[in-house]
Amino acid sequence: MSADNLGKSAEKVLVVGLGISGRAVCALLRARGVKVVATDIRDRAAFNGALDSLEKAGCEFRLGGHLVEDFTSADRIIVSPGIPLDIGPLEAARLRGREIIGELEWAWRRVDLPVIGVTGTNGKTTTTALIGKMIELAGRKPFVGGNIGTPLSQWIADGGKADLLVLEISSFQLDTAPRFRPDAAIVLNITEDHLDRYKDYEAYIDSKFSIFGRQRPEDYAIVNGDDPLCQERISQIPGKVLVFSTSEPSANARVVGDSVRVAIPGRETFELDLSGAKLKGAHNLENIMAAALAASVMGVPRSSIQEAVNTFGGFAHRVEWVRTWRGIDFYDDSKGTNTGAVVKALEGFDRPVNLLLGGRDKLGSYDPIARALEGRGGAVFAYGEAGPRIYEQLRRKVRTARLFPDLGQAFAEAVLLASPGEVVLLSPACSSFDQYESYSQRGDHFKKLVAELED
Ligand code: UMA
Repeated sequence: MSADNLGKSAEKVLVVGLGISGRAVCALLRARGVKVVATDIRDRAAFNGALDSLEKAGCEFRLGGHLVEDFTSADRIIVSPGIPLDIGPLEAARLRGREIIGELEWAWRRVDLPVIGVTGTNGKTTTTALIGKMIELAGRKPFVGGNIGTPLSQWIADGGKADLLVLEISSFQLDTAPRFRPDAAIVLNITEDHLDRYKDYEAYIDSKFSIFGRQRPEDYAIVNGDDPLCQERISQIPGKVLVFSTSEPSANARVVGDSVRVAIPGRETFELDLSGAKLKGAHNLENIMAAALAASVMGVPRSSIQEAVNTFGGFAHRVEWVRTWRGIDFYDDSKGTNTGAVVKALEGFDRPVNLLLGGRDKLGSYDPIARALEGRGGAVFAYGEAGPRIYEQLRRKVRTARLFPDLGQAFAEAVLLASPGEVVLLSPACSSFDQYESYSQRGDHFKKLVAELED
């Protein structure tokens, strides 16, 4: 929770990036009469009219590139999460001592509500939504958004009302959030991702852990006790640490048979029955435990937590079953955009998996995928920009590896090679931007290919 002036009307604010976050910030600033200049490397035509209402509201634009003087003359710079922080104009502004913060930090400074922040490489979206559901079932009104769905600034601009914020937070957002302090924060897990943006893996891990960095002793820090990277850093956390684990007997949330036992100091211990849980798989067990701890410290009763576990079924494009065709099961995990997500998806299957891998390369190692495929059988069908690197890395480590220019051709071959009882899984380990606009567009394409298979 915090308080900050929105920006005095005399202040000159520069908004960098006019995606959904930047546009939301502009709308809110203009609604409060603050002078705004907004810049984007894209030309006006690329926005298809999305800037018209902001222009009417008095927002000034610099499109088709960034001008250094806009950055050095601004009193405050608000950056969108996708803007690399080492671009020249930002370096110049930094040298002049200009304040550079992200959309999340800026929006958070304008709300005075308890916050649950959820980060981690995988499972953020599911966990954030599950916590939201638990809170709703307890008769309270959460705002659920951030890196998913609605940016926080958009919710504020729309006059949203809530008792509590449940925010999915990306590492990019944390990098520009110097004061952001959630009352309860979760790091679900850490595996390699976004190495195209970070100097090295260590820098990415530091970014994720910075969610705990500004917490005070009364705040809760919820961490995965089974994740070695989380374990290593527990001693550095300033808040009250709550650990979840599938095996560690002293963990605050742990698996006992077909239930989860939740034991938080100062609160009544309880058990959650998982036999009717809609979310399946080992990774979802972690998501459920983390969500139960967060909801519980926010005062949500056991009955609402249990009801959410029994009714919340997850999202499209996250190991989503699509169809069984001639005995082959097709799953869409287009949201699996890093190797950690693919490994978790593979761990959910106990039979051979024909894996479609590819897209825009994040430059990490694909070796963990080979290890997860070992013993499970199946094959790799690599495609897209990252295809050749994936193929090179995996061809000697998996039984079968093939290379194709695009998803369509990789899919056709996977269908030919798959036998009844096996799985064809799109879990690409890469972002979609080489050939699609988003992971959902890629997942929809996969589903269309599956639907077109003739009976
Ligand atoms: N741009 C510039 N200059 C640059 C680079 C980009 O002007 O040097 C412009 C682009 O032309 C574009 C705009 O910046 O118009 C895009 O900004 P953005 O990438 O921050 O996109 P938004 O639409 O604002 O979406 C962002 C998040 N995107 C990223 O973090 C890359 C969305 O997360 C998030 O939902 C949204 O804010 C609301 O908070 C997406 C994502 O992929 C889902 N997140 C990553 C992940 O989950 O792994 C971190």
